[in-house]
Order: sequence, then structure tokens, then C-alpha cells
Amino acid sequence: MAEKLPCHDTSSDEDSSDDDVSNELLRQLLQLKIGADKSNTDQEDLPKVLEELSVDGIVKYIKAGKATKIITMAGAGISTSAGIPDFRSPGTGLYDNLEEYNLPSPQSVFDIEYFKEHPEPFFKLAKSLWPKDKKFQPTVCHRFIKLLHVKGLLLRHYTQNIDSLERSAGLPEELLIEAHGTFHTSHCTSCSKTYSQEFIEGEMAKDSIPTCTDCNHVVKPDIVFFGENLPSKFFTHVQSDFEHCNLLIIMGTSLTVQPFARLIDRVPKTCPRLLINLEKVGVSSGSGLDFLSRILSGVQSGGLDFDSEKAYRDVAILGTCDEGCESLANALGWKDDMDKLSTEGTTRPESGPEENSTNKL
Ligand code: CNA
Repeated sequence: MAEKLPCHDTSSDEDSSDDDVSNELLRQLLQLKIGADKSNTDQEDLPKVLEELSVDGIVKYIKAGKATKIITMAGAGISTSAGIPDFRSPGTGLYDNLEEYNLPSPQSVFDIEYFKEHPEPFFKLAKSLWPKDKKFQPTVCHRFIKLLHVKGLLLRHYTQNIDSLERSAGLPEELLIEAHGTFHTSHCTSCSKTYSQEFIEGEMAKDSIPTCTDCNHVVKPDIVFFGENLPSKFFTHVQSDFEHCNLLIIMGTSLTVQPFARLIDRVPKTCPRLLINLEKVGVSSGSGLDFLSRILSGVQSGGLDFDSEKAYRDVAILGTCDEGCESLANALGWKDDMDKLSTEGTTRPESGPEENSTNKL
């Protein structure tokens, strides 16, 4: 029997009983929510994960050997210094430079339904990004990620990028999750025949729409368009990777594309999170609110928190990814290792079918 609340005495018996049940349910829900939320966010319950909430704190944490399972999460901003524009940077981002394609919206160029009817704008854009005679080179940031692997600290690299520069930097396939696919391979949109990056580049160089040599349908690079599923490799690794992560490094992304952006909340509460970006992103609007205000306002508690009084594990290096990674490497005493990687050069693995290439759409 539901407990009757003291103020509830004016309704008829029947109404009163219904209201009692509703009130009790609401009370229990709030209690559960408050209890759960409180246990998640009370700073007293959390161990002090960083000696100090700063880049120095992160450096000390790594030097102390606590960052043994680092996950790096990246976006277009790690490749802009290689000459590839991102989506959303005002002025230089792709979304500000698509007028010539007469698209219904900037996003249409990566919309699968639009592509099926009008593949031309996508390939025209792709050609401008991947001119045949110009090979983009991995950046300092890509080398830093590789160095984390060389040092045995990298659990996995999750990228939204489709430029394959992580592969060029020599990151092993098993450490790489290309969440939004890759240009590395392509498939016929009808019979699924696999094609190499070189095939697509060759067709684009001739200004042709790549078509299947068997059935003549359009061949589409294995990048994930809006409206398509992410590769199965993403989902199979997310579950086990993030719960074991003990340092999350987020670089060059606006954290606006889901489900990728939400990954930042999947690491344990004790895992420090370092953002290296031109601007602060992924900051929860609810991070400055106490738990009751969040429940009442409906604002969620996820997201990064650099500045509120509850901030305890999120640190930002604001600037370019290359500068941020370089200064971090220097502070860690890894300058020689970085230099060595840059003189060793990079590798571009042979094209071949992806483990997850059949899972587009
Ligand atoms: P975005 O939304 O364009 O955001 C880029 C973020 O990086 C912004 O916050 C910028 O301020 C920041 N940024 C830009 N340049 C730098 C820099 N040099 N140093 C530090 N920060 C910088 O791109 P997201 O990756 O967040 O969006 C996801 C989309 C973009 C994915 O679906 C990608 O496929 C897509 N994309 C990929 C590429 C690529 O593969 N290189 C290029 C363009 C777009």
C-alpha cells in the first residue's frame, strides 16, 4: 500500500488513491534518481585521480605509470594541418564551402539517400580532398598516437576520420577503430564487390563516377554516411575498451556527431580525460548544476567538466593538436622518440578488405 503524503487530503477517495500512487511513484523515482545520481557525482566518493587539475597533473599521472590503457578519440581537427579541411571550422570547414554543389543542405553531401540519387557532388568533393597527385602525410598528432602505441600505452584509437592517415602513420589495424569508415576500401552499392582506394582515386582523377566492373552500379567508399550504421568493429570494441580505459585523450573533434561523441562518458569515473582542441567542446550544460537541479531541469550530467566547482578529472589544452601533442611529448621526456618516429617515415599499408566492410548500412 502506497504511503499517503501529509498534504494530500482534499480529493475524493478514488482520486485520492490514484494521486497517492502517482505521488509515491514520483517520490520513489526521485529518490532512486537522486540516490543514483548522488553516488555518481559526489566528489567525496571519488578518489583524487589527478595530483592537480592541469596539464602538469596529466603529465605526472602518465609518468607515475597510471596511464597504461589510453584511449585516443579523434576527429577532423587532427588532420587539418595535413591540408584536409574539417567540417565545422568557420570559413575553412567544408560546410562553409559547399555553395557550388547546390545541395539542399551542407550535410546532404554525406547523406546516403541523397548520394543514391546524386553521387556527383560527393565524388567532386572527394576529388578536391583527395587529388591524385597529392598524398597527405600524417601529422605530429598522428605520430604522437603512434608513439603511445610504441610505448605500449595505447588501448585503442577511435577516429571519426576517413582519411586513413592513422594507417599511414603505421598504427596497427587491431588498435584502430575507424568509426565513420574509411576511404581505404570501397564497395559496389549493388553487388558489394570490393574495390581498392587506388581504384576510386583513379576514377576520380578521370572525373568519372566509379562504377562496378561487374554490374555497373555506383561504387561507394566505405565511409559511413548520415543514415548508415557504424561498422560492427566499433560496437564490439566499445563495450570492453572503455570500461578499462585509464586515460582518455580527445583530439580535434567538435563532439557533435553521435554515437561517437557520447563515448566520452563511457570511461570509469576515475579516468582522467584530456581534451586537445582549438576550443572547449563536449561540455555538459548541466555540469555546473547540483544533482537535484539536474533532475528537476532534466539536464543530463554527462559531458566534460573543466570549470565547475565539481571539476576533478577533465583537463583541456586549447590550441592545435600538433602543438598540444608536441608539448605533451616534451613534458613527458619523449621528444627524441617523437623525432625518431618522424625520421623513420610512415607506412601506407596495402589496400585490402576491411574486417567490417560488409556492415555498412
Ligand atoms: P568538426 O565537426 O569539423 O570539428 C572539428 C573540431 O576540431 C572543431 O572543434 C575545431 O575547432 C577543431 N580543430 C580544427 N582544426 C584543429 C587543429 N588544427 N587543432 C585542434 N583542433 C582543431 O569535425 P568532427 O571530426 O568533430 O566531426 C565528425 C565528422 C567530420 C566525421 O564524420 C568525419 O568523417 C568528418 N570529417 C573527416 C575528415 C577527415 O577524415 N580528415 C575531414 C572532414 C570531415
